[in-house]
Amino acid sequence: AAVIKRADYIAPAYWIDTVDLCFDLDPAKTRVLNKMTLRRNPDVPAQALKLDGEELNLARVLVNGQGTSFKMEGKQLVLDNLPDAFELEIFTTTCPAKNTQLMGLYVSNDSFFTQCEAEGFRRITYFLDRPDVMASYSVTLRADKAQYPVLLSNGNLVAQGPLEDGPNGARHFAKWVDPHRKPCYLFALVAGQLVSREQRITSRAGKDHVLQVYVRPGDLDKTEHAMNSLMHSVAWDEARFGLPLDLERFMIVATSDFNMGAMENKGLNIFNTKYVLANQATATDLDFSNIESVVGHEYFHNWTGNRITCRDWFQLSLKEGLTVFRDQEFSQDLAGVASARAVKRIEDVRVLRTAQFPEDAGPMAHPVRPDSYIEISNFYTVTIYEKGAEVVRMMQTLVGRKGFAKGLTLYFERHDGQAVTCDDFAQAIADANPTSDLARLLPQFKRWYSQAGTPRVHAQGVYDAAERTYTLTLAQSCAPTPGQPVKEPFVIPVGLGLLGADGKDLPLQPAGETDAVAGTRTVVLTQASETLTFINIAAEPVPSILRGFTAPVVLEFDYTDAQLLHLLAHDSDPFNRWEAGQRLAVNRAVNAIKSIAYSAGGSDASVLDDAYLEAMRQVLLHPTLDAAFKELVLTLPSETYLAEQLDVVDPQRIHAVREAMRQQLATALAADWEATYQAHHDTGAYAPDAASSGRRALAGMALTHLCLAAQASGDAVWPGKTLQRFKDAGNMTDRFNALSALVSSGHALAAEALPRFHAMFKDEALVIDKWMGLQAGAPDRGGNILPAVKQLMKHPDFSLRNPNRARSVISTFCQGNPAAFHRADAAGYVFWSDRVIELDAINPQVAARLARALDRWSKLAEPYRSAAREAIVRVAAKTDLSKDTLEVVTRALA
Ligand code: B3K
Ligand code: ZN
Repeated sequence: AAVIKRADYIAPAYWIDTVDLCFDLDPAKTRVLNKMTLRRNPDVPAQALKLDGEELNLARVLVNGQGTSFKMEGKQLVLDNLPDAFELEIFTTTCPAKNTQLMGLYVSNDSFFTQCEAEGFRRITYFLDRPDVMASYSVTLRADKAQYPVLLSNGNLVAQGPLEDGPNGARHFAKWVDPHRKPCYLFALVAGQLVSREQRITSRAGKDHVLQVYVRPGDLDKTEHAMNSLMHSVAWDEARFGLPLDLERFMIVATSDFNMGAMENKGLNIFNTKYVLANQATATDLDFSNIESVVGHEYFHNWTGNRITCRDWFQLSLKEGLTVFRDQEFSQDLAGVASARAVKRIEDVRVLRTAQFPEDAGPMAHPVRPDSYIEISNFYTVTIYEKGAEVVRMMQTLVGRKGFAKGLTLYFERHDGQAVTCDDFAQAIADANPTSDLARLLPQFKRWYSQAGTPRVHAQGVYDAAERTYTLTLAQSCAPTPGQPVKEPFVIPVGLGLLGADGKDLPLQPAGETDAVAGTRTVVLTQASETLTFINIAAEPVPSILRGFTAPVVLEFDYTDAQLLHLLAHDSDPFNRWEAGQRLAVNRAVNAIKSIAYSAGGSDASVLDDAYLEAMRQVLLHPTLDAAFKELVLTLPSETYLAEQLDVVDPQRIHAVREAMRQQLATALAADWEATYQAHHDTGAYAPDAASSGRRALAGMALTHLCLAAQASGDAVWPGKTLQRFKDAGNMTDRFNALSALVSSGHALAAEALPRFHAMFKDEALVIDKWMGLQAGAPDRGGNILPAVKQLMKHPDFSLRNPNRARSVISTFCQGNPAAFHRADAAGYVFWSDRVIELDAINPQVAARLARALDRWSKLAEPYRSAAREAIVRVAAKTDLSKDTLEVVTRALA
């Protein structure tokens, strides 16, 4: 397959100024008439016009109304000898009903939807399908009125009415005009039987807008939260960045068949139902919070992505990293108080470290701005999104919050309406802050865009009692990644504090400076190794390094247990307070995993010592810490995160050790879990706010541990109470937490609760996804999960064609349940390769994501390693693989 290279970028040979599309919508044969005006781009040498197309039936091509000769080069339609400016008319047909890839125009539940990013527009009509070609669109939709009463596209509705071309009144049309120029990946249409929740709002600037959330009839009672989230998003972008809604009408439409989370099409966002539909009976607190983030994310794209877009797809993080940063800030601002902001920050870092760090250390590692790809869909990654957001966050750290807002304003002044690069963005932020560290260090800072891999910062501290100084040496390094053997030093902002014996922050006075500043100082590393000396330090302090996780790096410091316990008890920085607890747990887990003594396995082996357990008890019973924060501290590092701390990975051993730790936490703190449950289980009338979600999370965690403890002691009281709670719960969070407590503790009552849950929610697709996911992700006990997964795939509710459903069973098993997946008999891998091959024929994007489950195969211990490789080879050997899956397995084997 062809490799596309960033260095090969050239501007398009033609510009497309206007596009007038007319659709006759029919599931079996949709007719598309595309009238465009084009002009030659004088900046590039004269050449043929090559239009992208895929799975289209071409009926007619007219240039200025005249038939014309054309040829096909592969999938491209090639026209030669064109005038400098002309009208081009192309008539094609497609079959949306057979579109199982869910790219381009497709049918879901008898409605029409589109997905064009990145390269789906070419499946709708022949076009210059690249983001730097921006045009003005008008769109006419024509369809049967009874079947498709709602006809939507981008922009403003300018006309609608009956059509005369069928039986009287049977067909109708709607015409939409988008006032903003846009790249074709932001085009969208929707047609079907939909209903909407509507909200009129007036902006700060006094403009009126209408917001709409469209869903299938029957789902209207699940749209209030999405609408609230949208209203908050509009208000937030205006307040924090001065960016108003630029459309009279802003629409969100939900579909249950969708490859990703959602899509920011101009004025017509299309969403996976998972990120729209919620009420307290069917959605958990996590769902509510995800909806808020994703609604925010797509809305914020209206400026960062749509008003200013990407020049080419290598610049994807220009819009994605920035927009993730914006949605993270939005959620933090909505969460309000500092402790709730910190909880959000910890959650974001946890995602980064459990998903992005492994990506950056594996065969798919790529820079935030990649240099090459085979299939761009494979590069909608945690690196582009989450690491990209960290890069933007570091810029904000370097220029300050106000400076960053100024930088964003300059970015819009310079580039509104353009398709630009990551360089343009960084330059604008730096230019708006000419005296900042970012401006001073910009070329080096931009290594974050060009170098893949997670840097490690190795810190060492020396206290000199005689001199009353504390000297920190910070050395950075970054391991090679595919194609990048040598890395240059990064610019790394490091938030730093020193704790005294009383747990308070010491005043920080670097040698040579006259002032001491209490609290956190941000030092900016630029060299391979640097030394910092602080003076007037009366006694040896405990360093708190990388406060707030100021850079996406691994911090190595040889903390003693006593130091970590001190940080856990006192650090004024909540991130590092949490981090201290994680380090204590990681150290214990890694020691147990490596120890020969433990190799006999057996979950009664003791991994946790009294000091650790006592520290956890202190957190659990702490009088002032937030429940949400306690829940994060008491959550052990995931098996995936533990795997990343090891050179050789034995997933069974990791699982056994972590399960033993869970069991110990449950048993040793049983009385405290009980007290915690009693203190937190009643959260009153349901509201998905941060405070009450935190209480529910902690109560749910307590129940799980109480059930685990009961399993060990044979006690029946808490499992019985849990089943009762499952039955009586007034909201999905409490109900699902109770159900998963029974399932994850392996209690027999789970067998009673699971079918009851299914019966209660059999008509709620998103709840059935949870039901399947819970079973596919349950702790493995003697290899019981794979057979359960195979059974689930035979369930009448299962479908491989619906991405949410396929992911809830297959991805949860292969990517979310390491010990169940990595079986010594290799059956998990065989299952994986069968599913990847099967899915690839249906939906390459979903298949290629699943294909990444074995990214880290080369770190596995035998027999897993060889068996995993064999399974990848088996997939790679299949002929006719999609580019998507081929690229993933080829890189895995490289
Ligand atoms: N921009 C879309 C991603 C679409 C990717 C399709 N392969 C969603 C988002 O990031 O908002
Ligand atoms: Zn996005």
